[in-house]
Amino acid sequence: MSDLFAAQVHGTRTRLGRHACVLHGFALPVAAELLAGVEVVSAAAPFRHLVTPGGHAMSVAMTNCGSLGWCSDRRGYRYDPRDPGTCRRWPAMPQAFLRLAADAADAAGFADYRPDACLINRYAPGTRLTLHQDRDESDHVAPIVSVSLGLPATFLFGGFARGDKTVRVPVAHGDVVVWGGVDRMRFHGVLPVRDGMHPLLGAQRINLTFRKAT
Ligand code: MD3
Ligand code: FE
Repeated sequence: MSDLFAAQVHGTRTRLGRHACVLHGFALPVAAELLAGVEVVSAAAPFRHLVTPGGHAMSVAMTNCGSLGWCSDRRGYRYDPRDPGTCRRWPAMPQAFLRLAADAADAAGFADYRPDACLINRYAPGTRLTLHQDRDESDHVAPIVSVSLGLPATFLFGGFARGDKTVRVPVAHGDVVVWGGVDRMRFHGVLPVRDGMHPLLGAQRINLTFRKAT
């Protein structure tokens, strides 16, 4: 992305719903700090391909930070204070993560956002996330903040039933999506990530997903 284009997209937003928007380039000024945070977290809690209740390894590699982390295994989905891979507590959320999440939520109209969980998803080219709802949290209104880093992707933004029409939302390095309130339980997914080379991250996409799990 050229600096001129970066300057143009920073500060603009796309409204997706009454309580959902894309803040284009919002995380660009702190992208290097966030990536340093991902390095610290994944050194203590390595990325893993979790197994679904159906027994398939997920193609997205995951780790977490914060007091709770999202986990999947043969028994189901849940939030766990410990990393099942290491049996240790998840690493603390880096300050840069907490600040960015709160600032983005604030910019989208959600004051005093303090997430207790941050799921970190890593996509290799070809990896996708099928249409789903985030329903393992106790509060189905509090916003979720998603930060895209590395290779670009296309989000699918759907309705409240799996079969509802979806719209495609392109997201680039540094984009932040915030959705809460009436839009919180929409179905969503990520189309297969296209092959490419990102100057900071190489051939991968990283997504930070902040939630209030409890
Ligand atoms: C929700 N991860 O981990 S949220 C997840 O890119 C997850 O890895 C996405 O969904 C990822 O559960 C980031 C993408 C998203 C986009 C639009 C939505 C979620 C949405 C619209 C409404 C509700
Ligand atoms: Fe999701």
